[in-house]
Amino acid sequence: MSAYHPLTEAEAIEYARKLPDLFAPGSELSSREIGDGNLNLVFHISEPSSGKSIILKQALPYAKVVGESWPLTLDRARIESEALLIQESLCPKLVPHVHVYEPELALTVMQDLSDHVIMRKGLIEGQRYPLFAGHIATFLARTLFFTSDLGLNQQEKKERVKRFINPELCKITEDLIFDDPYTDSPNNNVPPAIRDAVEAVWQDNELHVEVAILRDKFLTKAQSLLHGDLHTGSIFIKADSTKVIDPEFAYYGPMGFDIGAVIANLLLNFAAQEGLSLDSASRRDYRDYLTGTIRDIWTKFEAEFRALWNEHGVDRMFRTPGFADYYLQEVLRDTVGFAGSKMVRRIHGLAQVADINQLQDEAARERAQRIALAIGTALIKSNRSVTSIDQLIETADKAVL
Ligand code: SR1
Ligand code: MG
Repeated sequence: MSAYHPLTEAEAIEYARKLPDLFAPGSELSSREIGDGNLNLVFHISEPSSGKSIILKQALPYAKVVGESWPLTLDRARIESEALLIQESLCPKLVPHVHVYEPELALTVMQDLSDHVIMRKGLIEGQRYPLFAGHIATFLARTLFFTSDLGLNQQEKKERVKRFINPELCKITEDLIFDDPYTDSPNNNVPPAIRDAVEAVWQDNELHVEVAILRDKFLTKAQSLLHGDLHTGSIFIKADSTKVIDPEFAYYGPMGFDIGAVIANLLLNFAAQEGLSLDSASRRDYRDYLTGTIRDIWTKFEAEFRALWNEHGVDRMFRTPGFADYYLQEVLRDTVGFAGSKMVRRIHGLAQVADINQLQDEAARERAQRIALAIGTALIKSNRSVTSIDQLIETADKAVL
């Protein structure tokens, strides 16, 4: 019989006490459940006498955001811990260190990042992170390159594809991003004030064709080991450090899905400036900071990815002049399309974002939602023709003219 059961705060302490080389024997430990995500329990365990602390993350057998009626595999804890170990080997400073993975309890013991803040919260508070673009570009370039057929032994890559088959978590994405937002699904949470704009999305056949193309890519394009849910709630940050967390949606998919996720969430904050900024000058200024960050992310990603390809490319045919240009243009196009899809799902889908939903002023919230929908749908429609990151930024700026 399985030993799995969701831990209480007291049991989390008992578990932590038994871990070797972490806490002094018999010392007082305190435990707080701090999980505010959609799926898991997260215990913060600390030893006041030494100031040491760790995180215990435990998968629940259902989606916390919905309840026990939505069962979910505990195998996602294995996927998450294995993905973190691969990411750590490629970018040691950019993910939390995993101390232990305990399959019986679907539990991962990892580095406490309480000295960082969740990036979504920092952006809502108007913080700026000048080093972020470089950090996340490195994370994206290294994880996407070295897990793909460009940078990994191609037989080993096939083994990795097998290990990271993640059907239940992918199904969440397939439903919540590439289906529900385009129909009157019971999973949606449609804000009444923008029902007209949402109904227009439901009826837009040209848009649906592009979403079907992106859905097909998500289902079939096993390009790289993705994080799979790289929004600003999956990033811990402080001035000089960025840590990517929570890769439980990891699977082999299209590179642009991860890059697009980061960009989409910066653009959701861009839309939310309708209510977050106090005046039009500071709104414009913060929006320029966000779009400047997006431009830097793509530019730095592309430069680093090309450098890795030149130095570590494993495939002779892929060194044919012109192929890298073609490949990166496709990654950019996927990035733009997936960024748009990830914006639309956060406006009237099941899981939305605090940047917009916490706006107290109803008129500002409605404007932000309409702006985000306008940007998201325009990006989706432009995904197959875009040729530069500046076009994505022009689309965003045009929506707030
Ligand atoms: C039922 S899970 C809802 C959302 O939360 C996660 O962070 C993913 O984005 C997922 O789509
Ligand atoms: Mg998560």
